[in-house]
Amino acid sequence: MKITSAEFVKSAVLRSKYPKERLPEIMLVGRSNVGKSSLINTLINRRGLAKTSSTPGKTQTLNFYRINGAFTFVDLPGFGYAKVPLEVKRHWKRMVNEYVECRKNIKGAILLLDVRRDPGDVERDLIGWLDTSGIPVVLVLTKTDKLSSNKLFARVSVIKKALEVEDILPFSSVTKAGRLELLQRVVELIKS
Ligand SMILES: Nc1nc2c(ncn2[C@@H]2O[C@H](COP(=O)(O)OP(=O)(O)OP(=O)(O)O)[C@@H](O)[C@H]2O)c(=O)[nH]1
Ligand SMILES: [Mg+2]
Repeated sequence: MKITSAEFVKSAVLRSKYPKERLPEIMLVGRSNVGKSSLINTLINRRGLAKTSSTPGKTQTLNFYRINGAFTFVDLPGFGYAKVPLEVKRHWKRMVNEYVECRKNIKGAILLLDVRRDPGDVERDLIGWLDTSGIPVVLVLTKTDKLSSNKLFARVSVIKKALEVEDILPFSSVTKAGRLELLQRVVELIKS
């Protein structure tokens, strides 16, 4: 897929504020700071369209980006940031639950994991929940540029075992490794 246009549509928290248009949607999920917003920018080749930050918790709303006038990336706030108060965690759950339950045009999710972190119950729960919700998931390991190729190989295999999955895509927003493969997966999700 060639990216010909990418534009910010709007931010929303409540269902009543989601975009009226019903293009196929691909949601980005993962812990705070894992690189969701950076991944969007990398895929669309536009530094800074999705706001990123080295401080976890940058994205606080659902952010909709229309791509090629044909589909939408939905950048979600990250979860699992320990310093966030309980009330904010509940707010995250409500916001994301409502989105997944109400939005019928979700065609898939990209679930990001930091290649250096072992997946925990939160990630397992999330995979299970998306599965019960009928949302196909593409698993992506981010920040692979932080590891040597030997270490990367070992980590990919550890994470596959931990999650009992075969299919997981190494990715880096710094080197752009995995970009074309992931774009191809997005095409498949949209078509399905
Ligand atoms: N080395 C490296 N750094 C990355 C990569 N992707 C993201 N980062 C950095 O990680 C930090 C967080 O990136 P974001 O894209 O804002 O992460 P996010 O998942 O959107 O975070 P929240 O919005 O807080 O949930 C930033 O400092 C990015 O520059 C990557 O592939 N490699
Ligand atoms: Mg973000």
